[in-house]
This record gives sequence, C-alpha cells and structure tokens, in this order.
Amino acid sequence: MSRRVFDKVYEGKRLDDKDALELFRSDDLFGIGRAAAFVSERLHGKKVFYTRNRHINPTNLCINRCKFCAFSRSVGQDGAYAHTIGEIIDKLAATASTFNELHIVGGLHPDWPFSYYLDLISEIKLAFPHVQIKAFTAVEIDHFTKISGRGLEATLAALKERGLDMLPGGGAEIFNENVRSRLCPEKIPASRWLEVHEAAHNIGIKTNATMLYGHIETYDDRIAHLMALRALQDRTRGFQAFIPLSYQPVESIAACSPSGIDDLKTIAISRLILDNFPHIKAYWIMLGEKICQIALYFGATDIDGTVIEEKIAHSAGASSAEALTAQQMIHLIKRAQKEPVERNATYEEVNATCA
Ligand code: V47
Ligand code: SF4
Repeated sequence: MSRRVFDKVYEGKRLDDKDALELFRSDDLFGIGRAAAFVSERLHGKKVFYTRNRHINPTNLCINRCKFCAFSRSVGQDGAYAHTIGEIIDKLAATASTFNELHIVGGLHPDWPFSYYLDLISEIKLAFPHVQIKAFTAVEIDHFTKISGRGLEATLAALKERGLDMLPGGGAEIFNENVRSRLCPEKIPASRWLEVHEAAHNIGIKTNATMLYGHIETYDDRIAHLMALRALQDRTRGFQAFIPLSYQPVESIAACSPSGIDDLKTIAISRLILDNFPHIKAYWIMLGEKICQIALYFGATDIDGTVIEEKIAHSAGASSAEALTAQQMIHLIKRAQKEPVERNATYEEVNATCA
C-alpha cells in the first residue's frame, strides 16, 4: 500500500472512506499497527485502562432472537431464565467488594414492565452506592419506550434519575440494513440505534459504541459503520469507547471467527478512523487474552474489566476465561510494557485497591 495514508496519519489529517478501504485491503499489518500506536500514544502515552466490573444479564428471554445470538431463549425453551430483582441483589452481594462498575444488559423480556428496570437500578444503587451502573443497550432503551409509552428522552431521563450512569455500546451490530436484515431482522434499524445514543448524549449520559465484525459483512460495511459513528461523535462528543466485537461463530450465520490478523487490523483501523473517540477497547472476552495483549500495540488503550460472569460470548462458545482478576489484568498490561490504570465506568482514574 502507498505511504500516502500513513503520511496523513502522521500529519494529523483525517482519513476518508477511500483511505480506510486501502487500509483494510493492505497486508502491511505492522505499518497499520505502528500508525495506530502512534495515535493512541499521542492520546494516552503508555496508559492502558481496565476496570473492576461485573456483568449481570437479568434475563435471556428475548422477543428479537437475532440469528447470531446464542444467549437468547424463547419462553418455555430449555435454559430460559428471568431473575427477580432480589435474586440479582443476592448475586451481587456475594462479590460486592470486587467491583465498582456494573454492566447490565439482557434480552427483551416479553412481559416485564418498565418499572422492573427502574426498580432494578434504584435497588442496586441503594444496596451498593459505590457502584457505577452502565446498563441497557439502545435496543433495550427503544423497547422501554414501547412498554412505557414514554418518549426517548423521558425514558432515558427516568433511568438517569434512578442512578443509571452510562449506556453500553451493544446492539449496533453492523449498520448496513441489508446485512442487518439477515443477521437480526427484528432489531431496531441503525438509524434508531444512532438516535438513542444521540438522545443519551443530549441529556448528559455518556455511551460506548460497538461493531460486530467478521461474519457476512464487507469492508465497505465496516467503513460505513465507522463513518456513521464518527459523524455522530463530531456532533455530540458523547462516546467514550469503541469496541469492535469479534464474531463468535454460530452455525446459522458463518462458520468461522475472524482471524487474529483481522482482529488486530480492525482494532488498528478503528483507532485511525475514529479520531474523535477517546478509547478503542480490546475486549479480551471475545479476542482471547493473548490477542487482547497484542492489541495494545495496535491502538487499543482499554481492555475492559474483570467481568466475573460472562454469558453472551460464552453461550456462542468463546474460549476465553469467564473472569480475570484485577491482578491478572495488571499483569497482562505490564507484560506488554504498558502502564495499567484502573478506571471507573466514566473513565475517571481510581486508586487501585486490590492490586
Ligand atoms: O449487542 C451477540 C454481541 C453484544 C455474538 O459497552 C456477539 O463497554 C460476537 O455490547 N459473537 C453485547 N458478538 C456485548 C457488548 C459489550 C461488551 C463489552 C463491553 C461493552 C461496553 C459492550 O454482543 C451484543 C452483540 O453485538 N454478540 N452474539 C456473537 N455470536
Ligand atoms: Fe435479544 Fe440482544 Fe440476543 Fe438480539 S443480541 S436476541 S436483542 S439478547
């Protein structure tokens, strides 16, 4: 590939669609990685962020049943579950001293009222006031507007009032509507996903963004996805991290997961295109610990958290561990010659207490 695109990066110029396609088609993995590392070091030096968090999935019952999702179940199906708020509080109480961020996402339950979600947030905040809550994908928020009869901003504001701190980036999948209709025909369209995040940003809720890649999409689809996120971020500045989600194979969509090379290239190119995003997150659960560690040389500056209990990727057969201790995360970062920094959900640095 020509030096032209790298020159633009080193001169601090914004890349366009054509540059992005040249990068995706290139086999100069190290050149791309070096350019992305240049950008991430300019932003954060040697710092790599991690968090002590815990995942909670209140239910796997879901009316959408996306084709790639091995986690969801229909009513009456083997393995279906729906936790009461009391069960969730008990689960959390058992490990409460080990996390300061909660990541809560689940299926679209066919019957739960909006009050379940409002009470869930309030009761968690009451029982664990030190914990920040990152909860509900844009897909869930849209569902809440339907079950509550409220508008988007009113729905988000009600959750914020109860203690919601931020939204995770799930549900974005791939924005191209043809691919989306094959992967997840029942899911909200891309335009609605973007609208939910814009509304959250407008009322002061920060969010993350994701992209599910490595299945049936093309490089052009990935580029259009990244460009749509960059355009929204130009307007709102409300995104904190972008998380490329490496597809975990399920039979009905595509048999193979992306290669390690594709994982690293996608992380690096995301860093180069999303010049207005503070962080690119290498999500070790879907990448595996070793690719995640190498990604720190390809533009990633966040490795997510301890997680404790992961159901979505592991339902699809992810071979990574289900949890890492804070000590293991620190070790992973230090062995890459980087500086581990513990953060909370909203990216404030916190003093590590369990290292
Ligand atoms: O929206 C489902 C994806 C997402 C598969 O914001 C799959 O900090 C790969 O969004 N292969 C949920 N991916 C996970 C997510 C997330 C994870 C960690 C941190 C954050 C954050 C967000 O998982 C879903 C869907 O896109 N998913 N099935 C699969 N087979
Ligand atoms: Fe439901 Fe989310 Fe799974 Fe789709 S990805 S079936 S919306 S839980």
